[in-house]
Amino acid sequence: MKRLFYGLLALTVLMSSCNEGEVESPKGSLSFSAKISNNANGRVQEEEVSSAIVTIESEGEVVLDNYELSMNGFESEAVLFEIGSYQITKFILLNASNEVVYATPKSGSLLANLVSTPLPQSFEVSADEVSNVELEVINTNSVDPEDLGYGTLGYNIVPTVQILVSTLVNDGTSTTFAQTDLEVKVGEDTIYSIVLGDSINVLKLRSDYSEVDFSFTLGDSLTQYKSLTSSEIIEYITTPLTITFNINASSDEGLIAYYPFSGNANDESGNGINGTLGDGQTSSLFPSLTADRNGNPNESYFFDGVDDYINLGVNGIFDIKDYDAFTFAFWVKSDLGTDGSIWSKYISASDNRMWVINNRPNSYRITLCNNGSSSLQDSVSVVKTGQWQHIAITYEAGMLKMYSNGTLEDSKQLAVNILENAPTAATVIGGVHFSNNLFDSNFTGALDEMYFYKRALSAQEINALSQ
Ligand SMILES: [Ca+2]
Ligand SMILES: [Ca+2]
Repeated sequence: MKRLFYGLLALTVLMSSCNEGEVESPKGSLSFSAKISNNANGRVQEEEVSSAIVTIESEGEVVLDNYELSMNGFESEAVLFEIGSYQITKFILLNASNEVVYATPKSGSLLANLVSTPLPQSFEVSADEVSNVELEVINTNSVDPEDLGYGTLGYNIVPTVQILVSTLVNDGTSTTFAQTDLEVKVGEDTIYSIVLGDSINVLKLRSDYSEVDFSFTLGDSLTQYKSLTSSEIIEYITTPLTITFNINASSDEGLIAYYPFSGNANDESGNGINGTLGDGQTSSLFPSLTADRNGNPNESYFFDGVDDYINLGVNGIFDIKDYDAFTFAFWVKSDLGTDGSIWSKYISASDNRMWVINNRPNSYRITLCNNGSSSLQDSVSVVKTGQWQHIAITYEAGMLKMYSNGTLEDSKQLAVNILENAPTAATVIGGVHFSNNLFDSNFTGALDEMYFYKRALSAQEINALSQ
């Protein structure tokens, strides 16, 4: 179960002029305060306290692991939690030099009897309430950590690093902050399972992790992953780690087919033109799911360049001559940079009608033919072998435009009669359907986020798709 936690609110408020969340789970504000145990070795001298290290669990799962809270005197900063039941299993107080000066002993330890409630201590967070959890602490001067139940490791202070994190949603016309679920893992261990506010959030991490894995989930199903090494993490101390979700909600007008390749070759446009892997039976003809440009697993298809393809069927909906305008857009990572067909509807040989988008040794190219009598080819951009590249091609009023990575690279006026339909050919991703069920000209590399519209997207829309 996810638990809500919001980082440093002061900074959040300072920087969140962009957007307000619409729906938020009920939550409560919580702070921790320390009270020096009356039994604590007769000491009365107060040590100066600068921060607290806490570990908090809910339903047996850690929701905050060794989290550092700043202290104002003996009271911590307030944090927001989802309502529910929690246990605090670690509470130690540090001075400005990061030395342990107070701690709450753990149940069963030698010094547990010095406080009335040793750890773990349970507490509830109620909706819209400000709660305070008071913990009795004892001065740790000349106390063995073992006697408090911590052991040397749990007691050692590891340096923390504070980074900025935000998530954005781009709907094709504007970009706003979004609230997302964030899970932070180190190896197999989840160290946070929290909600990021729709603003710039502050996240504290131990700085001795060699690699940290972040997964951001927007709504129910859109997830993006990011892995950072310790040297990469420190790049986000002042510049936020920003994850952008492109939802293109406003771009659905005129959408004919959309293949996000989220684990399958289904059409998510609403038109139901689902792709079939190869011939639907022979697994050697199937492209394989692989990671997308953001490292999300099983989110794009890899084509082996030998015989893999996706068949969209013989469907007149891909006959471009029937439309006043159209757009093809997709992400491509060419492994070889040699000729291979990315997307096509093509009748070959004597009946040379086609549209074919392919990668050439030095460019991505669209070819349009009319019975072989006239043809037009237009190319964009050097193929960046082994790199994801966003390609878009629009046509409107005889003007063909080609974009690479969101930037217009070329435009060309075509003769209107150059467009011709290829009614008996299957539309193919990753190859070409020649006659007699021969699928050939196979592409080598990965493809993702493939769109076909019956209108020319604007440069701004293309740019949004390329983010
Ligand atoms: Ca194959
Ligand atoms: Ca995808």
